[in-house]
Amino acid sequence: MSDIFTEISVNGDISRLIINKYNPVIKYNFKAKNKKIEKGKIKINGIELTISGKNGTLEIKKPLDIEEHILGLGEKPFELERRRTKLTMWNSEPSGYTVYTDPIYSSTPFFISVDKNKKTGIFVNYPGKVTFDFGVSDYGNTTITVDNTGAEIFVITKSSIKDIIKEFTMLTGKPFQIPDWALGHTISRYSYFPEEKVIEVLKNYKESVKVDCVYLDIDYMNGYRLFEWDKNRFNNPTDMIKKIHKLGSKTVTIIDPSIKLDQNYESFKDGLGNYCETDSGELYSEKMWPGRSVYPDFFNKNAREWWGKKIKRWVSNYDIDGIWLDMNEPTVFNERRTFDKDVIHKLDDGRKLHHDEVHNAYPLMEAMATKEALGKDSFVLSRAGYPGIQKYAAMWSGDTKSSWEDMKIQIPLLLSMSISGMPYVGCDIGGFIGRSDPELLSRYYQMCSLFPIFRNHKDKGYNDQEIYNIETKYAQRIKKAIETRYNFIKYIKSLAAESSKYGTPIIRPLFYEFEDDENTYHINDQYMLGSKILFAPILERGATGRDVYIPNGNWVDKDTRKSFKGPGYIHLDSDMPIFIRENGDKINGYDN
Ligand code: NBV
Repeated sequence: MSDIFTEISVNGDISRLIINKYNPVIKYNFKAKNKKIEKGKIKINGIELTISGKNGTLEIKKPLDIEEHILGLGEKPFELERRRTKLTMWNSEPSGYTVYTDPIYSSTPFFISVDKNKKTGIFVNYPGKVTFDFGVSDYGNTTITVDNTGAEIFVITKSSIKDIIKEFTMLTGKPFQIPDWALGHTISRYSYFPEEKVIEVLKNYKESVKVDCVYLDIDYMNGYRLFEWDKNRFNNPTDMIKKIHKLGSKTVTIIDPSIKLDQNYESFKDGLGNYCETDSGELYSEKMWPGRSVYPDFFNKNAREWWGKKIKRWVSNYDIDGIWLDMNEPTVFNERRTFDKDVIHKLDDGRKLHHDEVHNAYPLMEAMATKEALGKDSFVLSRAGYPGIQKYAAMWSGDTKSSWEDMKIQIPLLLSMSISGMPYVGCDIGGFIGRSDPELLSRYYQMCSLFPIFRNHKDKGYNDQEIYNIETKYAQRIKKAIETRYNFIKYIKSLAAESSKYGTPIIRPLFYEFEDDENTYHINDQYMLGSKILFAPILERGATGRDVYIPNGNWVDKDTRKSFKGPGYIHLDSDMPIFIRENGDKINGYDN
């Protein structure tokens, strides 16, 4: 135990622990003050941490109370409460996931502990593998295992959950300013092509609902070569995008990190020198969509600059409005599903680190290279991430399954991302993998209608999910859900603006607003939009109403104008139970 050195510095309500002289790969906004060195057990503002090391790993223990709430940790298909879970931080592509699959795409090694009015945020800044065991193998303790001999840990102590989240986002970076159109109803399919079909789909949609953007999936590419169109399918992309713009929508194209290893491919050739290498100095290549491919080393400034130029040229040549980053965990088609252990990253400060020491931050560096090249008003959507990703990209939750159970878990999954610094989140409406019957699809649309990212997306080989392909009864429900979205769009935009200033979540778990109400920690099937809207979507087949937990205060049913007083449960027969907090300030753009 005595071999562990911890350098502690305190700045206001944040304390930083540097264990064993670890030099962070990702550096955050923290000004170190009052440094002191400690060994073994550490006490910070009443928080006790016992740090030990064995076999090249670190173990950090923190007492776990039987009623302590553990919240946060980003994208996990679990309930909001993390107590009695063991969660791994290791960006992974699970080839589709279901309830309790862990890990999945992005990693956020940050949690909030709520214990007898004491609120603490703990952020373990190590972008390799970290596991959090909240009282599973050791009932009375939270045990954090870091796959390294050193790490940086931030401890945030504040009097409210809200303030901890705010502080965490200020530390890791303010969310970018998301363009308005990215918050509208958006459509996608793996894959819409050729170009005439893209226009036809859009036109058909627009006969009944608004569509702010169409996403183009990998089949637009020429043999999966980045920055090249498949000329048979997209003979005149400039004209197609002009038409899309004329129809009042935007275009986002998908980009993977894999560059086809092909001597006749211009982008491969001009990027040489910027790709990941192995520790014996060879070019690292592995299979992905284009076949054998190489991968930019986004940890390196020159590589980021090269990538930035490519992205910028791609977007400006065709007037593309946004970039969708996929497979960036990073995922490759080998046994490990990611880069080999001998892959080296050349950091800007001259260090060379093995992939496993930086793995989780690869998408962060890719998103940074992409967003910084595109500038202020641009839009990037990313599948994987690490704290700080909010400065560059919105997130969607990847390859969900089309089932009721998998739909429901998206609420706590996205809420947990929201309270972990990522405000712009959404999931594939309808579920990505599998067939969605019209009832499920329509309920999916409703559930997602107040999520920041609102995008219909579907895998190949399953049913069409476009509104014009759905029977009237359910199409009408979908239309209404989309209209409801647009009724609240000004409020959503104002919340996004607030978010980019203070890191506040747009959608919120009930405990965010009512942290003293113990019941709110158990509500996984409702969410709030800002502080004023409470939504309890219908999530069961055949249901025509549901039980709703009404938190403290007076709440007005949006449709019937009936008022309810909380806290307590009510049963409501309603197709889309939305409540407006009474006596609150006026909701921006919504007539209440
Ligand atoms: O690019 C194809 C898909 C995409 O549609 C999906 O949204 C991503 O999460 N992509 C995964 C590649 C894998 C498809 C099985």
